[in-house]
Amino acid sequence: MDELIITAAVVGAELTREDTPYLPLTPGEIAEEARRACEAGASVIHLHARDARGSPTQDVEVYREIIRLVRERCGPVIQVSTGGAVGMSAEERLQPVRLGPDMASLTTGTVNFGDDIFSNPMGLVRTFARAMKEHGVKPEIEVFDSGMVANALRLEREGLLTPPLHFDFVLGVPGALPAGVKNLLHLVESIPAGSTWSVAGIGKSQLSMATAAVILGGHARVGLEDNIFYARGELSRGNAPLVERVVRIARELGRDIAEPARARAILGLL
Ligand code: KMH
Ligand code: ZN
Repeated sequence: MDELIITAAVVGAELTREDTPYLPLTPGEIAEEARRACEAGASVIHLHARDARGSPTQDVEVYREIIRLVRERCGPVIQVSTGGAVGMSAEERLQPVRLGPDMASLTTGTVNFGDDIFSNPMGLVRTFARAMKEHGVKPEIEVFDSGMVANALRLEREGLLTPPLHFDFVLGVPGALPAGVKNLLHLVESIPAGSTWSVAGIGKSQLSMATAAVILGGHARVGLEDNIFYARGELSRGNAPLVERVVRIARELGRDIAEPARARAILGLL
């Protein structure tokens, strides 16, 4: 098995300081959280950005500043979000891809997202995939439901996605595919040979899905974006404790942790 790549999704778009006081909001705070997550063992940082009021933004200048500050501190694979927040326009969401980060998220279908709709019609997905190709950005295909794998394979046939593909299975969003080993196995078996995958369990499933990834030879995404609790009723004091725990579990199970250089090699990044 390859070494385990741990992605830290350090901020997300939905949470507020009322949910958890440990949420980073300013570029400096987000970069510090990224540094702590990297020191704990994360090799990929999944980024969202917040404006001066703490609201989600896809402003290219805010992303530029966050990425600059992260790179000053550590050298993870930088992955920007093109999901942004529900309700944002396609143009708004696509902006950070222009910065040429290592990777960007690419959700390949529309899905219920709690009481909202996370809208990704195929026209938008094609535009995003084309932009990523143009800027040399590797997509992380975000799969919230199984039809999204089929959509990604369609884009591959259309020449808009280039193998080896990397998938992130986001399991447990209310309205989408629930978290569980059977659902995870179904998805793992649906993707082409030679692909890489990670799993992001939402809420309390973060721990069990990360553990399943360690065992199955996939990779794990953890962090406050997906889960703010360390244990029932106990907030995680930032992202690092969530990363540290997966590192401990992986080591107990005999799986090494990927440093950023190994993560780049495993993901096929130049
Ligand atoms: N905030 C969600 C609507 C992504 O980063 O691409 C979408 C999301 C996925 O977080
Ligand atoms: Zn995200």
